[in-house]
Amino acid sequence: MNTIENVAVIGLGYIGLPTAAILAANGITVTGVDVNDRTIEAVNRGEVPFVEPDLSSYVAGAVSQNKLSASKDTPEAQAYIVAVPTPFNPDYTVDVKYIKAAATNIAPKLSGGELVILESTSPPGTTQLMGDFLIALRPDLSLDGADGKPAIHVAHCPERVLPGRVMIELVTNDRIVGGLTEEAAQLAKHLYAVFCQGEILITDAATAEMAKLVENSYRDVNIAFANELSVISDKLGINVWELIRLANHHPRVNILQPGPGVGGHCIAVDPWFIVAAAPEESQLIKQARITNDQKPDWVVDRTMRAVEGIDSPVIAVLGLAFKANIDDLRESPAVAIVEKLSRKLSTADLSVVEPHVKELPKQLVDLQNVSLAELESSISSADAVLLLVDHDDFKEFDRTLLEGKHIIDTRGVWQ
Ligand code: SAJ
Repeated sequence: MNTIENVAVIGLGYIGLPTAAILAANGITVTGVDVNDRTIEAVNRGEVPFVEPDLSSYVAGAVSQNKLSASKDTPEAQAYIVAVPTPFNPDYTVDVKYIKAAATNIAPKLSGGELVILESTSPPGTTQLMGDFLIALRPDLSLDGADGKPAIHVAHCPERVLPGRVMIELVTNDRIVGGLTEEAAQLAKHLYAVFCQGEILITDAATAEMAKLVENSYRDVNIAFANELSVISDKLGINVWELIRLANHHPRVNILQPGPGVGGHCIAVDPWFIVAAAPEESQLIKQARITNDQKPDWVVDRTMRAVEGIDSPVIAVLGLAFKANIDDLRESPAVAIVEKLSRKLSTADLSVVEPHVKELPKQLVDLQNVSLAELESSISSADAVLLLVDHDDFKEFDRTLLEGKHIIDTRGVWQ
């Protein structure tokens, strides 16, 4: 049974805010803590500073019921959930500065008995590091009650929700909880059971940390395999989409889909934490990252070959987001491809269609030969059409517009 009635969630981003809102909707009193004034003001007005289906109604409801509020200061609470960014350093080791900043603010509020959960995706050992850091700041406390000092309970509970389906997957996904002690894991399990209807599986903190990295690496390796097949197939004159569809009829084969590269802030990042932790032993994981990171360059070359011989070619570029039907352009291979094409083909006109944004991102906004356009006008005037994102909008239009154009379909939408 959960005995925790109030929680502080540190970091009101893509994971922290949904977690805060769903806890609040299930009767817990939640304070969300963030460094960004605009985020705090938005949440206290019951608003959400980014797009995620259904999140707005959760936040608005929880704020109006006085179950959720936001603040710059870390309050006293029975449990703390740390959901801050964990970027990597140039050598791919984790940069723990945001975790340390959160712990520095939590430490003075502790009196013993509290639960501190790290949710941020982290390499094995990071939860232990956070625990040791807290104890260094509060030597009157312990992680396990040793020497008669009151214990704080430290656990890792990685999020595994898919952007665009966060409010559903928070409830339905199974969860892994890794404790620095068994008691910490049990306390965290009971807290997550307040809203999670999936199975909650208990392990140690390092295994929980690694499980999250492995899930995203598994996907990265499988996508790299598909991307490699797409390059091989192009060379051999084989339709890769048909090839994969046929191979996947085998009962034990399930190849993912090739694309222009892997984007987002998870799959393209997390495998590097494994590589940094065991560089000699993670050759396959590393090569998958390299293969996926090289795919945008291959798409650029392929597009340049398609328009070779055309003076001042007009290229319709469909999609900038990192995947279908979202407005998120961060770490998007499509943005990188447009930027590279613009520089390499200075005489070309790149007419970009992205129905989910109103303006070009900062990497593209100053490029003279790149502009935003509507789908049909962009295709009509183009010599070549480069499809980078499988948005639904690109599946439903008059296909006769494509006749006579050079087509580079990186997602297999028009096969
Ligand atoms: N992609 C392909 N081919 C595919 C599938 C994906 O090229 O067959 C590309 C996408 O276009 C995109 C990238 O991979 O650029 C990542 O997209 P995604 O939908 O696979 O994953 P994310 O980054 O949105 O979310 C992932 C999820 N992890 C897994 O599915 C194992 C999610 O459950 C995690 O919570 C999330 O990472 C995270 O926060 O770590």
